[in-house]
Amino acid sequence: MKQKGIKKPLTVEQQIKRRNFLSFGVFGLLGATAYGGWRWLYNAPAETPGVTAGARLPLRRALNKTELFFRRLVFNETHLVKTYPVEMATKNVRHNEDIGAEGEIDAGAWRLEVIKKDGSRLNVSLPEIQALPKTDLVFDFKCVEGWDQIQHWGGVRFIDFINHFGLQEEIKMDYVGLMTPDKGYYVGLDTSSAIHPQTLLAYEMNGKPLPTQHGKPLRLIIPVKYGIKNLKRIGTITFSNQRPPDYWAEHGYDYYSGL
Ligand SMILES: Nc1nc2c(c(=O)[nH]1)N[C@H]1C(S)=C(S)[C@@H](COP(=O)(O)O)O[C@H]1N2
Ligand SMILES: [Mo]
Repeated sequence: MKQKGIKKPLTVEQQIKRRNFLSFGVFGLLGATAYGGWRWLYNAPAETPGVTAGARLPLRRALNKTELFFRRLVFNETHLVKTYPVEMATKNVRHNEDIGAEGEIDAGAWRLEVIKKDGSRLNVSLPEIQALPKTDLVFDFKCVEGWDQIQHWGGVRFIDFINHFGLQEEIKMDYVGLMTPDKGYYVGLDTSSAIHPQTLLAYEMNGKPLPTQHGKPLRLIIPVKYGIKNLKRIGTITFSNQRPPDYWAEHGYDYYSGL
């Protein structure tokens, strides 16, 4: 009579084979799932080009969802980005692209244009900005391309500028937009990030006037965002309840780009 339920123990070789079979199976399954997920994303429709563009729809939905998560639960206006002693700031500040900020600019002729809620404009000169209280900031600047550097910037806090020029009604709106004078580069910011106490309208780098390639005569320094939002050579500032146009968001990047 055959005995039921009693199995012959596996030899070591059989055990190894079995393990291999199982692990390759799991590996294959994971691979297929990943590939399937990638195919799904790859074949998913692209978003309708608008303020954001160039990303697959599910990816953009995920980015917008993480934005809501960060804005509602993580971002806090009183939470400060880590700062460093000034000796730690690099002397060789990296230079990235200069879209909308190519060539020389006459800082004396330059004016910062602010478009107010009622459509009227302010035209502010560099000495007027320099007359406001100056704030220095040494922090870790991060570019989405994967580099970061401890850098030293100086200028007026954005919120101090707002208060000085009586723009309290304007910052009740949801977004702030900045553009270069030639409108070649532009960014949109949620107002709470713009008025964060470490956001600067910077006119100095390492204690000296901004060099041309770092945004002469005035640039944005916003440590709660990636480098892409730190617009060099500001020409115009606007306020709105809709997302303002944003150069890199139109090229597939996250609109929020928060840190
Ligand atoms: N006008 C303008 N501002 C800009 C950019 C640009 O191409 N044009 N590039 C952004 C990016 S991607 C980064 S990382 C930083 C780099 O600043 P830096 O050149 O002073 O290092 O500037 C940002 N501001
Ligand atoms: Mo960047």
